[in-house]
Amino acid sequence: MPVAKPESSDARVIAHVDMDCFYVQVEQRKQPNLRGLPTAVVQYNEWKGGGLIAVSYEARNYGVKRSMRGEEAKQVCPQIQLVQVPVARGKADLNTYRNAGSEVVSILARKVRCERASIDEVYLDLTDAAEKMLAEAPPENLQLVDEETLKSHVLGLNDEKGIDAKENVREWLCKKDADRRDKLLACGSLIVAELRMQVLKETEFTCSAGIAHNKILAKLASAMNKPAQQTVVPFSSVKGLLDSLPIKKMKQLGGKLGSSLQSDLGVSTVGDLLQFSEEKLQERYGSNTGTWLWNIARGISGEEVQGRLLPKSHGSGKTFPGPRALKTIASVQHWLNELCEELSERIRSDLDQNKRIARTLTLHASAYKSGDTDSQKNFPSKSCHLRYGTAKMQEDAFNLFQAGLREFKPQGSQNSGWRITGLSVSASKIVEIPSGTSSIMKYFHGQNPSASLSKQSQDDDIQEPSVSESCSEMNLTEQEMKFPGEDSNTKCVMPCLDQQEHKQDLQKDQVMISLHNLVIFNLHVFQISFCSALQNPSCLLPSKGQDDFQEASLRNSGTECCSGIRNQSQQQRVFPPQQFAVSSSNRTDAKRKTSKDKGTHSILRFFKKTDPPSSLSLIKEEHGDNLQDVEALSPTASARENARHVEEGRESIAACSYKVDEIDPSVIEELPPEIQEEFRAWLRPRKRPDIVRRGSSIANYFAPTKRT
Ligand code: TTP
Repeated sequence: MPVAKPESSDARVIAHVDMDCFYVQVEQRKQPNLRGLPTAVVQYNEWKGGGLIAVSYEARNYGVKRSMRGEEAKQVCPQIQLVQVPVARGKADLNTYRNAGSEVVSILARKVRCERASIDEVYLDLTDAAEKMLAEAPPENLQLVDEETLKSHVLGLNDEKGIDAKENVREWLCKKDADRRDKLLACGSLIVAELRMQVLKETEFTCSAGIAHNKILAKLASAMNKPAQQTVVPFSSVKGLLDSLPIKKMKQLGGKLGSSLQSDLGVSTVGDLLQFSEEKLQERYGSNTGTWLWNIARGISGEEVQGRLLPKSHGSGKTFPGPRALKTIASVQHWLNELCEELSERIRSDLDQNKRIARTLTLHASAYKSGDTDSQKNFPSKSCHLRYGTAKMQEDAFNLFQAGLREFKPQGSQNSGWRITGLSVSASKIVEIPSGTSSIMKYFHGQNPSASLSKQSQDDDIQEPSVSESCSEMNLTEQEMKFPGEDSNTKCVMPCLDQQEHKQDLQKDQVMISLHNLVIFNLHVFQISFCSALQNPSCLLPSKGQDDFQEASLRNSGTECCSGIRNQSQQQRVFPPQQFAVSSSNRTDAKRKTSKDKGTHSILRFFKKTDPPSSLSLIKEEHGDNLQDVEALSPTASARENARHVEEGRESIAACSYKVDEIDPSVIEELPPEIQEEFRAWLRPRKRPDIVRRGSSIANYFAPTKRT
């Protein structure tokens, strides 16, 4: 649902930058001999030459369209160059394109607030930069305006034949008595032209842009003149633009809401909405959407450019068209495993590189039923709390699929079978790990961190993994939940967990997340020691490489977890066998090293500040029989044991590999001085590789016609 936000000012300067035929440009950079030739990137699936996903402007001139397959494209343009999308795990691998998009974002974000909107689109808030330019070096004082800015399209500017378009633009840019809003847009045009040139110089990619007073208008404008051009929407042209704009072309109106406006209100253009009062629209569509519609008819939108350079979610999907449709549970599971493996790698790398964690795992599928009259029914999307680790994600995604399938094709239904034509898994609700370790410190010192964490907990509606412990037959309660920006068709599968307990888990999660921020390396023993101190071993985020180990442990020890329906309390309390196995095995390893004491006294003192009895009782309560060896210890013995593991863990830390670059120095500074010293001793400095800068071999053109 669109959200109505009042416009903070109608004099903001917002740009939307959209790369031109992006995948094609990425491939052309890889193979420069393709530059200037009609080229298209085709999907992995080779059926009929593969589906086109990106088409160069040279190929578009021949009538090649994205909806075509390679064979058809060759008919309309025999010389077309078809490049297959890179492949990994039997599906398209988009990493090259994602990375290329990141290159562009990093250039655009150097000077202005930047929001990455998709793999190849970015919003920029140029208000401050434009105001500064207007105050210090207004366009009206310019002796020379650069060519790229002069090529701008200014909506509403007279561009009749015979009039020198560039001269016209120059006059508009430099008009002394122009409206202040127009002057700001003129500044924005100069800034965007320069940024686009910079992107070209550094990446060899061309892009187009829209410059307007808000995001919606800027996005509309960027698509108006492509490739490699920019379009400005002065305030005075907004009405003219929207009057003739088909309702479905407006952002957020391409779907059901737009259809309802067409069928129920008889609206065909955005301008047609002007005839309805705000009250009338609110009456029909609710107060928020009604106000949003009323605003949008007038080109008003207060949506801000979020300072976000990273994607909002990660997804991995594959389609299975025609005869490739999946018909068996085994084939679905195979593909879900592949998709989850990719997704898991991506969220892991997001965690490592950007210190962000994803909270929600969602499964989408498209399907049809053979021999069923009700074949229109959609396969319901399902979500659950995201658990890190490839095997866990695979397990959860599979269980989400089965939950969806039960709804799509209820048990005992007569139709002969289902066919899956598309599968995707996505990780969303991505949040940054809180920087600093104050929550950990508070926790260690017996203070309740909930004050700082409660908002997060309250905001989080998602329960613990609904499908944990691999019980595919588990009886789930399901509850419809909607998340902003997510498919309204998505449901969140939720178990009957106690809300309060879940909140506590989330708090502990947060503590562990801070811990992860503190030291990101593969350190099982160290983690277990920390976990004991934190009173909840199961809250650990697994480290890279830990999954395999965990999976092996699971196979060795955890047969019962798949053995059918578990009662609710067991589900809630179960101690993940893999964690325990890690603990035991590392403990054995560590015992061999007990004799070596290399002076870890301050760390020992630090950990001894935790409360051993409560630690023990909570572990016992949570993990029951699985912790028999711990249970046998007296509280004091437990504390000693705890400390000993830390000490032994310290040995492992020293021997372990770690990534110095990924340790946030500010986090270390929050530790007590004696701990800081020890950490620093571990963190031996390593040399950073020299950054190789790309040289630009092309640069003196934007217009494709200049290519030879
Ligand atoms: P778009 O920005 O929609 O298109 P484009 O960059 O290819 O061309 P244009 O100049 O018209 O903006 O999509 C960006 C990339 O996303 C595109 O190069 C390929 C990929 N893509 C798909 O893989 N499938 C799709 O259905 C679409 C629309 C895009």
